[in-house]
Amino acid sequence: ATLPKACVIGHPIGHSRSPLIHGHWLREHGLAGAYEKVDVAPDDLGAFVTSLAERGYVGANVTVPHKEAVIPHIVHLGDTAAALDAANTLWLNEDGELCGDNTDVAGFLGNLDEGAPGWDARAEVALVLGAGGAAKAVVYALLTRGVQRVLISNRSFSRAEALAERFRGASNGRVEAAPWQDIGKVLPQTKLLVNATSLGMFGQDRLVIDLTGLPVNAVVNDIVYVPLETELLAQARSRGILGVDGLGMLLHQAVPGFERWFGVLPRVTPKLREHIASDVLRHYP
Ligand code: SKM
Repeated sequence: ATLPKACVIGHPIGHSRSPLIHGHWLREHGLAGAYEKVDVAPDDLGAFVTSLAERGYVGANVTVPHKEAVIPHIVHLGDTAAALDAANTLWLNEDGELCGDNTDVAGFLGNLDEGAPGWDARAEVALVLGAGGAAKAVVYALLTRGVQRVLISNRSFSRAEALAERFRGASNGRVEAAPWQDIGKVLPQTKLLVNATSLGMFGQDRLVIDLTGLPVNAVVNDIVYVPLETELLAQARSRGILGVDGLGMLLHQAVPGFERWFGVLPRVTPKLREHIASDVLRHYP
């Protein structure tokens, strides 16, 4: 039998830690398999994903900027990917047809459940910063889990409104956009604050937010994981507020793909977390 082989595709792709995650699980389970990263330019996306088998792949993860563009190439689309118009996990069915779904939602929730058990019982109001692809998955995840009100704040207010609008009908008006300059005003009612922007990531602009007013029993989640402790999480910690970093979202979103491709349900263990965290620390000065 040929070696089952999967990959992650993106553009650029050098930063991806997916090979480390899947490589860890392959070794842990003593499986003969491989996981590679492949830089696929936007113009080559269709040709690449429609020839996975010919290229020797049983499936793939899809990252920025291809998650939306890959949708038209998928023959069997999962419900979550359909709801988000974005897929990050591809596999082939018995007939060799391309299947895809979105596991970022499960990754986000798996990370929060692990880092802040019971968060959903207290998260009546969640404030999500950002209006891009990550924010879309986060807002959808929060609505699915029954959060009563989801406020979306973004430096470009029109993008926050567009994202709120997207989920308004399906959520019975539970989603609203809040102007960026009003963040301070909405913090006192916020029980879960999620940074779904890339602000605060190494090499990006800082995320400057004063958490005064955020209740001490709130939870702060940053989906950024380089650095592991962002300024936002450090500020939460200094105020005695529980913070959850973004690395766990990356680890948890990888689980369904590995299970499909290699036939074993892998676990997100402290050892895996340490392994990936030490790589992040090595590359972050
Ligand atoms: O959704 C994930 C994707 O599956 C893999 C990834 C990566 O390798 O950096 C990041 C996220 O977009």
